[in-house]
Amino acid sequence: FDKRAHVAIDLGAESCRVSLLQWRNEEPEVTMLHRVPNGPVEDIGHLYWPLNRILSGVEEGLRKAADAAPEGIASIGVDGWAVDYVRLSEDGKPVSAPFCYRDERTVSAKTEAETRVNAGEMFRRTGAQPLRINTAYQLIADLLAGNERETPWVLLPEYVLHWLGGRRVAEYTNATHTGLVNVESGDWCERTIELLGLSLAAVPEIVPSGSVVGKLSGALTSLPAFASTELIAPACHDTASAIASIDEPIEHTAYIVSGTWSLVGTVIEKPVCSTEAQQAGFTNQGAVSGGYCFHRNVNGMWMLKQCMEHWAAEGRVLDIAELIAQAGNVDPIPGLIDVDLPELLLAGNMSARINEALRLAGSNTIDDSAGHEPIFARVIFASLAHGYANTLRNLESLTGRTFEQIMILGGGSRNALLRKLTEKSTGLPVICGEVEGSTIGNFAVQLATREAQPGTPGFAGSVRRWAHRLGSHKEACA
Ligand code: LRH
Repeated sequence: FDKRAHVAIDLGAESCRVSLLQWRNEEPEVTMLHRVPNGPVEDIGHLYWPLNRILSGVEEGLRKAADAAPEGIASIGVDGWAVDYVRLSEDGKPVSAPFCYRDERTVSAKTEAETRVNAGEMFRRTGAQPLRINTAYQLIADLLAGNERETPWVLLPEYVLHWLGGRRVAEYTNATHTGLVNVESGDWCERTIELLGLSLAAVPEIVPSGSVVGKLSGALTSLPAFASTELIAPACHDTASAIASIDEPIEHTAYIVSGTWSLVGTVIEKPVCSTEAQQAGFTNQGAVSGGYCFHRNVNGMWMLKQCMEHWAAEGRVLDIAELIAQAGNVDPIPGLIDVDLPELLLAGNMSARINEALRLAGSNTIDDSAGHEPIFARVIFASLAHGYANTLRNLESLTGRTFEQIMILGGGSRNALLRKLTEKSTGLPVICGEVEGSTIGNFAVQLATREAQPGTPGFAGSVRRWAHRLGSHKEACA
């Protein structure tokens, strides 16, 4: 029995976390050691991620892990939000800071891409909903900006593994969100890449979830705990990682992975690439189980977080838990908004955007002055719950399934108001999954590599058993 610890790094759009798994009487115990605040940064009209800040935060977290684990660290896994990437120069360094997927450069890139391959064809080939945030459109935006077509790129979680000493790879679940993977073969869709005018020479090799991609190298290896640490690509896509933390059969359960986004769907065995699925906004993304995470990107906590940033800039600094509690007492609300409006996915002026959405819905707007913040929060949550209910109805008709319950994972699972409103609008009971689902899924995949070969049928079963053992420490849904 290998008593060494494991580290999971979870890159989130709002914060990046470093967690440690240690053994207590041969039972796994997870502690979050370090949190690095994150968020898109604007520079000369574009949105980027603060990569250097993220990397130094990750390093600090790893140093804390080495201190806390004298027994040694067997492996490190990294997951994070999908679609964003860095291009690498010949010496393996990023050629520039990574763009944030919310940057508006992909609006025209997507229009251009559709003159090369239409969205319906993209969806049928790749199973990926043609969202403008997808890597495919970002790579086209690079082309249109005159950047090197052939420059190798790597998605962000895999870049962190590469920076720590791993090979440049694209982990399967994360690769599927690029919009460039063939849904049947699970490998790059050469035809799509070619038709879009992108370069096959620039893509990383796709590897299955759980692949060892190298050994930790560099300065950190002078710490005794890191003398011989493997680098593992778990499910590098944070959503697939969160779904890997679900330890029960999911046939009659719909999930909502709730963070910046809300991913509303279920796991299916065969992809659904019909026109109806595309029109209803669903995507088929790789799951660790070998099936597909069939879901829709609904807006999420982004709207409230953006409002809070705007209020804070005006000197109205609020506590989120208190704001949610106060939102519970707001009654009635001016109306519901369509959370899918593209403007609500953009950065900045969020309270004004919400008022515009209310106006579009024919409702009164909210006076954006001190004391009215809970009304905004309540409109956001009620509208999200309404959006979830619409998505679930479509999900049932597209999959032919009837859902008996909804499991909310991620930060939103601990938002009692959102759970209550979701129960009310869907008529289904809502249960709590893991609040740090991506981290638990990340560890479950790392532990599965102790007993099964990634990419084999036994691997998924092992991941589920580990998810179960890790989840037995679940806090109550409060
Ligand atoms: C959630 C997430 C989601 C993607 C988006 C880019 O963090 O990975 O699954 O659609 O970010």
